[in-house]
Amino acid sequence: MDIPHHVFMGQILQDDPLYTSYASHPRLVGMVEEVIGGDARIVEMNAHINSRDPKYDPNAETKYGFHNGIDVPYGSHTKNGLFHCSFVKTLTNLTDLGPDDGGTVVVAGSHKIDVPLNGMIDAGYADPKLIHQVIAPAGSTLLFAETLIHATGQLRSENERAIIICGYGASMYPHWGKDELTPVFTAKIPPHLEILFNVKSHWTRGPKYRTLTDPVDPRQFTLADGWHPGK
Ligand SMILES: O=C(O)CCC(=O)C(=O)O
Repeated sequence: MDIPHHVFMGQILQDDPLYTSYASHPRLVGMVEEVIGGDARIVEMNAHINSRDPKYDPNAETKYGFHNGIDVPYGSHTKNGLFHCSFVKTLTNLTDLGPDDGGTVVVAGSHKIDVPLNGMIDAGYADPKLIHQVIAPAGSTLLFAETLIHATGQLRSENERAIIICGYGASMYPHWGKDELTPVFTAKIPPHLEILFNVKSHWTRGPKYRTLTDPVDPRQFTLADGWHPGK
């Protein structure tokens, strides 16, 4: 999609070192691998800039482009009583999002419920309490399992909304799009990030699981202290 009120930039991973470092940020990748339950591989990276649809009618019924990226029975599993999903996204808001600023909407609980997609979406419209919307400051990240039914929210204000998204799959997943990594980019991938950025030769997926009784890592995570998308 690339229309005046919705500019889409696809497969931007290699376009700027800032995007590359966002996609490989240890805090994000750590949480992603926790949800995947194993090694992660970057499968797509995009940005969106939205503004209000010129045809926006405040009196019309609100409809969203609800979808998911993988279905519940194929894309999710539980281990040690914890939920995992083999396709995960981080969606970082680069602008402040109030209630009218088009924050992502999701159908609560849909990431775990194996019913036909349209039935779940209809249930959301029938009971709007099930539709949750992101309202958050610039710099905040929504991390979600792609079994979750989600959509871009409705932008009713004068504000522009900018987001950056990285999709991660279990390490045997291919890239979502057709973009290949360039030889120049590939040559710079450090060995410890080879699986994250690049394909690997076998189906093994590097399982990583914990239980809720595992001790919490007491180390302070300071790498992102003071970080802000404007800096
Ligand atoms: O614009 C959004 O908030 C959602 C983006 C989205 O639907 C997707 O990345 O699949």
